[in-house]
Amino acid sequence: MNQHIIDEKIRTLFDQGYCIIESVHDAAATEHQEQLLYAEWARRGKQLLSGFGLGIHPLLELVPDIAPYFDCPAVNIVLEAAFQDHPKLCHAGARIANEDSALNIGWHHHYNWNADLVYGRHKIERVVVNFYVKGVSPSLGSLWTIPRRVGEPICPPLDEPNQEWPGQIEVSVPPGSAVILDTALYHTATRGHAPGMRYHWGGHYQGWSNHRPHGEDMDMEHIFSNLALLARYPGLKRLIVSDD
Ligand SMILES: O=C(O)CCC(=O)C(=O)O
Ligand SMILES: [Fe+2]
Repeated sequence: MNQHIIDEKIRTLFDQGYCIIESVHDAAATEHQEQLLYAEWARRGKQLLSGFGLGIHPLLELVPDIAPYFDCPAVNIVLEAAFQDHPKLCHAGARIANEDSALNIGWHHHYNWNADLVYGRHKIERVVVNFYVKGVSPSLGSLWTIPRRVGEPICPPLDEPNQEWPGQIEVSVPPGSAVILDTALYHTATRGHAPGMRYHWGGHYQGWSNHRPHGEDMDMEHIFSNLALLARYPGLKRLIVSDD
């Protein structure tokens, strides 16, 4: 990814609260990701995917073979530019949904810290990255956002989390794409118009020099101690093990 594109992604992330990195994983990779997530659903008896669907946490313990896909240069280079620091992976999870899932999972954000301090800030301290295995679209189930600039207050336009919200933007991306969301961004996901499985997996990231704990932080010991895996995927290692 050239510097011009990185700059454009950062500008978009700061100006609207999210940006899209299209098609970072090819068909073979997304097929493998689907198999891995499907197998976890099957292991749990293919439970009905009602409500939120199936949340898989902690992902790296339950589905360790997905770990190498976090070694994603196109995403990690944008995160590095956004934080002006090496990104650290703090949380990993996945969600599987289908036609049985909620019409709207409910508007929420992942800021978790003192939201009053967001007003007037210049930096994004932490992001969520969602990798969409089959993409997102009205038929598969969309992602929705309320765009916001980096220093705007976190302010819900309505109190009802399961309603349509004024200003909502429908996000569609092709298979194997990543969406980087500021944790301060209100977002939700809706059920698709067509039957079928919808998969995403991903994580939370913050700069290594930002030691602020967050309610969704996870213990990465399981992956931290897998030295053979980290040696094989240096890009993954940089997300898990500090340079110091
Ligand atoms: O399914 C999506 O597109 C987003 C889900 C989400 O917001 C979450 O798991 O926190
Ligand atoms: Fe979310």
